[in-house]
Amino acid sequence: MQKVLITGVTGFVGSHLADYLLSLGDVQIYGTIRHRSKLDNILHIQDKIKLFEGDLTDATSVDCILKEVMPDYIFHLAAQSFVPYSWVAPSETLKVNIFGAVNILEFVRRYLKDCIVLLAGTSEEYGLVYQNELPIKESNVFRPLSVYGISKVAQENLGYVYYRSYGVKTILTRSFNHFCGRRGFEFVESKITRQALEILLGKRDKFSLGNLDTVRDFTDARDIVRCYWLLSQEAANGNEHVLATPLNLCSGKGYVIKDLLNKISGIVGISPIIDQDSNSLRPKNADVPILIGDCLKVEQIIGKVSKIPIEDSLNHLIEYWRLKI
Ligand code: G4F
Repeated sequence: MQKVLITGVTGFVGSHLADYLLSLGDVQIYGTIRHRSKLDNILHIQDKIKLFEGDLTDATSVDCILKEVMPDYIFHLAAQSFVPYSWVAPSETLKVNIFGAVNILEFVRRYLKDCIVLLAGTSEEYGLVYQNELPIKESNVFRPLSVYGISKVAQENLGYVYYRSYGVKTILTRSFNHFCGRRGFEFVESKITRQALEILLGKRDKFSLGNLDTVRDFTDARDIVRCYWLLSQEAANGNEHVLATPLNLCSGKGYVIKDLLNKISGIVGISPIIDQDSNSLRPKNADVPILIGDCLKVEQIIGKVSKIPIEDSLNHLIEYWRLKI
């Protein structure tokens, strides 16, 4: 049986990856959790996975966990992934996102030479993109606009260096926005959905949100985790084209956030009245205006990335928040 370690297994994407792998069978899943991590996302599978408490920024902690598990695959998903928080806590963002990765890579290069390590990167690495560069290919220049974006550029570069220097089998994905049920409450899809349901229930009368003019490329997180696994299987089968090379994961379709809000309002059945909340605005000139990706490179290897229609993802998210509220 293959041993898979998911860092950040209690998180939104980590828990969906665990669900997906359990549905395939023939894998033993191990997960890292932090002290006092909320287990809500994995309560339904807790008896099927093995959890290890630790701090990924602490090399000793990482060594202890990896020595115990000795995984065949590591999906490194644990991160400080909320872009605005990276301006509030820049050092912490860099520490968690860079040291976490390097501690894993260090152990793998010393003791786990055959292990396949997927480092989850992001479209935020591209940052500012010009109209004539759309849809964004992997060859696009990086102009990150957030500390978070910089932290993920560094993580990706580390993945490249550890492959070139030591032969560590790294997979370097750049996922564009992804969501479905369990999406963290502070991200825009969840914030809009929660507020829409609160308006429906008469708990509030307006949306209170930040900048609705940006464009994002959305994929269902369940498609993203399927792609993570398919890429790892390519690597396991000796396909070197998936190693240490950036791979966009996206749908290729852009939505203005305002249009997403209108779509959610339509499904929930409310009329969207909006107040701009200045606290939800990012620093001037720092909100990435447009991210639409090109995923031809990865689709030539593993087939279609974005299979689940956005309406299904929205319904999944709405159902999730309906039960939570
Ligand atoms: O949901 P967001 O906070 O996601 P963002 O910044 O695009 O980052 C997400 O996608 C990345 C991949 O592209 C990931 F790497 C990252 O970890 C994360 O998952 O904001 C999306 C857009 C932004 O332009 C933001 O300004 O929505 C806009 N927005 C408008 N009002 C808001 C709000 N975002 C948030 N979080 N809250 C608002 O009230």
